[in-house]
Amino acid sequence: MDVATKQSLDFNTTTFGNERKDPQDLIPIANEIRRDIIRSLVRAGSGHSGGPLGSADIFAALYFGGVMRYNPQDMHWDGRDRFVLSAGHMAPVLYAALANAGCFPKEELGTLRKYNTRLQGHPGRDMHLPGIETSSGSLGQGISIAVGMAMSDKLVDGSDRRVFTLTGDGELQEGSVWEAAMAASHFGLDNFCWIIDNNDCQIDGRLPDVMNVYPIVDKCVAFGFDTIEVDGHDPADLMRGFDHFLGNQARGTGKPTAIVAKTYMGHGVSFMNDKFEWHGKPPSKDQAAEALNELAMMP
Ligand SMILES: Cc1ncc(C[n+]2csc(CCOP(=O)(O)OP(=O)(O)O)c2C)c(N)n1
Repeated sequence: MDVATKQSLDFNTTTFGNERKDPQDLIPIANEIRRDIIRSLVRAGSGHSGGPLGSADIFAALYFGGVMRYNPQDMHWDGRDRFVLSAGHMAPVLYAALANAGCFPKEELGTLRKYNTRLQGHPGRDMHLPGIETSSGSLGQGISIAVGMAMSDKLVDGSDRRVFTLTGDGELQEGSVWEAAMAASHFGLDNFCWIIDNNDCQIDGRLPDVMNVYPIVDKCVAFGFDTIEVDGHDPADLMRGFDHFLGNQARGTGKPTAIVAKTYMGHGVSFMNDKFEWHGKPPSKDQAAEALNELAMMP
């Protein structure tokens, strides 16, 4: 635990803005998100480490690269873009992103998974945490809700709001994912952006060993998506993907966009990297100290 004394488990008060940045400036933000994931999980004593750490760069681009429109002081602002975490078990990364945006105090991250708090193990709409648009956690349902939101925004309200959703890649084994995808292209939802966290890992193994869902890109194309593959740990490449979507929406292509982000589960913490065993467990105190120490060496 010596290292822990160097790398505090306490949350700091740093927050970040959502203006367009040089993609390199998203790297320290992603790493602060990673540190907060570790801090909240070790306090919780349960929860998911692998997916949240692996997708931190995606969240840094989405919330801090000027991609999504939102106001951290008013997450009910009608003009905001919507984000739905379809992979609800990855809640720690969403909570950390929202706290780093200033949507709620960062020390609240220390209440993850405790009774009677707003930060439950999966996002719950009735917890009224700013930035949580809907409950999720039952795989395949979040994307379906998100498609409904995009339909309502574009076809009923005629608004220019965009709807983003993130699914895991194991989540693609759920049939309802593809019903939602079919609807998104049938209804021409160019305001809909589907991010797939393609870490090739799921709860109990590698994707092809549990149930093969490859080729993912071909499937998305076949379901009518303008599909782009990006390096999910390269902020410039992630921004290329998001800009592609924003361009599609601005031009009104009539096609939804899928961003297949190649990631590694547990990225940023060497002993978790690319190991499916870290899908659903938290670090011990010693492991958290080691992880924070490693993350402190990163930019
Ligand atoms: C409908 C449904 N079935 C099963 C589960 C249990 N479950 C939670 S996460 C998960 C694995 C998901 O894999 P992936 O989407 O690749 O997420 P990652 O392991 O990368 O975090 C499973 C089976 C669930 N939450 N919902």
